[in-house]
Amino acid sequence: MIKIDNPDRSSWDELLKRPTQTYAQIEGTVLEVFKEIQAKGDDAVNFYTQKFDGIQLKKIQVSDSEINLANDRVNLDLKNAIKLAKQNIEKFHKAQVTSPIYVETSEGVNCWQEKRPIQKVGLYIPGGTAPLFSTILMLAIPAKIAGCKEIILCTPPDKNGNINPAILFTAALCGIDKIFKVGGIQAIGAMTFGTETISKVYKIFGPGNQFVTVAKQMATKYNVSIDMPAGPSELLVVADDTAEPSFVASDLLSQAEHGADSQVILVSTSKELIYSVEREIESQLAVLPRKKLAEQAIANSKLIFVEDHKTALELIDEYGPEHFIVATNDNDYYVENIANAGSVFIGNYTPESAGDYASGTNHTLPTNGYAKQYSGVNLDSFMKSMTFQELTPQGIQNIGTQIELMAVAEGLQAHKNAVTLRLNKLKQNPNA
Ligand code: HSO
Ligand code: ZN
Repeated sequence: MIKIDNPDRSSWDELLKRPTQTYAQIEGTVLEVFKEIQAKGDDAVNFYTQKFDGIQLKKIQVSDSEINLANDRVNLDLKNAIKLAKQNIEKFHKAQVTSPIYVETSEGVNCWQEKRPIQKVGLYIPGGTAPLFSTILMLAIPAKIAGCKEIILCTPPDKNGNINPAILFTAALCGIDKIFKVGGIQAIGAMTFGTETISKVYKIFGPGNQFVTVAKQMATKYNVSIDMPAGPSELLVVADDTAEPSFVASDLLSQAEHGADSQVILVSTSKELIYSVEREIESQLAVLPRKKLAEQAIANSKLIFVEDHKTALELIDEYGPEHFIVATNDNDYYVENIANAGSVFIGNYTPESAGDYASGTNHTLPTNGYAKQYSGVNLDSFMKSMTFQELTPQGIQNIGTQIELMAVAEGLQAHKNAVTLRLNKLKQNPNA
């Protein structure tokens, strides 16, 4: 843990820097895999699954019998927990549905805006050391509420060609159309170009390792959009004497255990709290099953003392954390004034884990300072806003002359003509 006492503003930039990743080497590999998939489809996907995941699959798509088997393997308590989380996430995301906006801007000029779903979306769920089935809830639920027509999911198979039963159970519970045993670059490539079995999608969602991250960025060069640029998980806690040190430590560790590259920061106006959190981290860390991973993230974690809440807030806004926990004697000050954070957790009884799993908010959030300009995944991430307009004869007469003038001033005669022809017609036949 790195302790910093009252850092000078001139040092904030350096202090809050995320470790930079170099993607240059990965990019070459990604491009090669993409080109192969574009040219050879499923054959290339199978080749890379063999190469990177060490398994030769007979069928990429998960069958109904595999889903039934998974259903038997997940215990009832876990199923019920997942169902509760689903209910809360559904409630919160259904409330995000908006009504169309109708405006008659000038008399007879009717404009409206309404949202329509992105028709085909692809969800990526990483394999690895923790099967993040909770991320399926966070992506599939809003996709369904939005009304996306085709929702496919890719996730890597293990060495035996299987997928974690909780992943399959959750995907089936959310009504995902097709699940494919494909991971990494080849999954993103397949959803970008489409293959014989995996359909091309318009937008790709979900977290992943550096290879997946670079592949998603590459997908954008082929007109596929992505949820957001992803990076390692982050948590910043601001806490003072009113916070419970053991709670603060447990929250910091909850993010630290995601991976060695997770970023956890404590900002505090109390030196005493910093010391007690430090002690708590040591004792709680010692008995964690994922101690090895969490330890590395904790070694890079920062415990920052600042004089007052105002300085703390300025520093936090400069950082723009993915997750922001507030446990102070003046939580309202932070809640009302925070400008840059992905998701905010307020008070001693609001662990980040609540939002990670079951409170209802989405856990796919902007990292790496992108909270300054990006929103986390929400219902709108699966929709586009479309505008419509209908002008009556009266409407075109009301604004036609002005359009003609503007078109001429831009040197665009055909634009003017499109109005003039109609105005002339209406002059000859005013009752059209
Ligand atoms: N904290 C992670 C999400 C997650 N946590 C999934 C547990 N499971 C990124 O927001
Ligand atoms: Zn988490």
